[in-house]
Amino acid sequence: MTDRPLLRGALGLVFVGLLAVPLLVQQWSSGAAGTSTDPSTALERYGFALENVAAEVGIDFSHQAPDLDSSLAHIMPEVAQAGASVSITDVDQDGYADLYVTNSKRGTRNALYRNQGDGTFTDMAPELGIAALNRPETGTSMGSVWGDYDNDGDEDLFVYKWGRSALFRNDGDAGFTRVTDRLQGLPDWMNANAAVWLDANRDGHLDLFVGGFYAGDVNLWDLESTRMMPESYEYATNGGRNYLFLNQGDGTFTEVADEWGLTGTRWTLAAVASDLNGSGYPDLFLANDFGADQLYVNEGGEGFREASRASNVGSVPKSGMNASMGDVMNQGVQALYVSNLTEEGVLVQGNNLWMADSVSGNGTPAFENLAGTMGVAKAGWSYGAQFGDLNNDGWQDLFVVNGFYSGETRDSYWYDFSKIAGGYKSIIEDAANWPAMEGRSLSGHQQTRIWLNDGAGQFQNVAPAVGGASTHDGRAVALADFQNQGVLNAVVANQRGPVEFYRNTVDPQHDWIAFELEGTESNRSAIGARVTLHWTDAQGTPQRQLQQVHGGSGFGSQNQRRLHFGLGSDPTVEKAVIRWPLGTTQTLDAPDTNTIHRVTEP
Ligand SMILES: [Ca+2]
Ligand SMILES: [Ca+2]
Ligand SMILES: [Ca+2]
Ligand SMILES: [Ca+2]
Repeated sequence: MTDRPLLRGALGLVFVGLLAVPLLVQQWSSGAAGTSTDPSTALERYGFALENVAAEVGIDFSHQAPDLDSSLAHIMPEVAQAGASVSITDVDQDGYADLYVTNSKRGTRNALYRNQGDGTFTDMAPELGIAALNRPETGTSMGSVWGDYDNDGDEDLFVYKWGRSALFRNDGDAGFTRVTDRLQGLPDWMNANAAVWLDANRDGHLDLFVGGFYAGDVNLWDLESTRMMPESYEYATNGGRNYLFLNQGDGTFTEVADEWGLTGTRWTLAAVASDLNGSGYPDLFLANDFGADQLYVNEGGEGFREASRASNVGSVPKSGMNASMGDVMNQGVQALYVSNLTEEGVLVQGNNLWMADSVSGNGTPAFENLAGTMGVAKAGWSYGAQFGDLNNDGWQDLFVVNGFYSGETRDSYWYDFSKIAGGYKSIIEDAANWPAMEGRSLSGHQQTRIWLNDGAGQFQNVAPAVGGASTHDGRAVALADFQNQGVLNAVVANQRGPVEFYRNTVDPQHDWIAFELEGTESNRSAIGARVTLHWTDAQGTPQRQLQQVHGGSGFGSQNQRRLHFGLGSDPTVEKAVIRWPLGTTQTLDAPDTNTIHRVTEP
């Protein structure tokens, strides 16, 4: 591989910029709405107010980063950048959403916070057998995804790791049973940073995609060589390979990535599966660090065809860190949001909001990046992002967490980072060549963005005003209505920081409706199912919004499977059209508002 001179040129300019500004001072984003955190003011102005009540509800969890091979000590924050994650499920089927968070230092424990239904949570992971997953010989957790792979009604758990990823069957009251050996073809060791459940061949059984970050033969605790870094900041293909496990329907899986055309070895950090071309089959989008993102079009459940460039999503290499979807314009089409990195005055990649433009005759969708136009391009060094209607006004808002590394000093590592990132392959790929970080920050102390959708094509950051302007190094965010009150709360997992649980208080004049789907012929988790809600708002304007059940989205996260729609004041709901994963369409006429509708596939 050769590096393109383009980036070296760009980073050369970075150099000049930094030399001209000897002290790089962290800049908050401009244009954030207000600085007030007075909840009543926020409620009045924006229709919602957030408060981190983690301690109050019994969530006391602090992430500790991986402690890797001592030859990486000088750049440990750079290489041990991930592992804080959060995924949401109703683990015990009591109607209340529970959450699972991962830790990453050897010997630390993951936690399953069971929702007790009274507003508090209790960690059940030790007694259920899913806590001690970071033992030295097994590597360390990076994230998890829930899906009922055996269609028995209990949500099963896949934990992806740098090391030995693990599959757990949920046996209800009996706890979890480790069934990793059912994933035939899963290597004994890999450095996975992404996974998503999907029914790739639409046979009613959930399949599993797993994406690799560092190359699979690298043991980060026992390095044979320090030549394990990306070979380029833009075109690295020396990352980990990807895996696709097809569910055989008998409790076992067969690995088919090669046959299905998933042959890349880029540095995958996030994945999302969704039918992007209307074929009925889920396509697969991969956000890759150190290079271009990838889109794989599903060809009738028999394989994937790469359409990264043809669809535009792989046209410009950036640092892909997130993949999430939301119908931001109420057009019945979901846009795809990809996080990248922006450091004002240094490197402005901008995040991508890919809006579907057209679908060609061979089924390749084409996308246009509207992030700049809609005001969601710059969110610092962004990681996890999720769409959800936080104020129930009928428009999908966007919650983005960020911040790479907040060091002990306010000095910046950016100058040294730019030098090494612009270096030739033989330089950049060897960790020994990287300048020591020495406690310096790299895009640290950044502020969460909570972007409110105005319904007219613009988003406004209201994080400080509504009480959500955390400056921890955010990694994952997931949304759920934990109290079944028609309000989305947010859970944020921070690297080397606490799990934050944001209670959301929403304008009671705003109505809502929610759908909890259960498949029968389709996979029981209904992953891949879509609901298009049609209603008329208070102004008499017809609205329609599409949402999908995901088996993982964002970065290191999974939202509740329940689909939550805000409706604004005085809505008239016409109908909800459900498209089940196997294709059956079901219409609910005038479903009641302010109600959770539990719907079983007919
Ligand atoms: Ca529960
Ligand atoms: Ca199950
Ligand atoms: Ca399947
Ligand atoms: Ca909204």
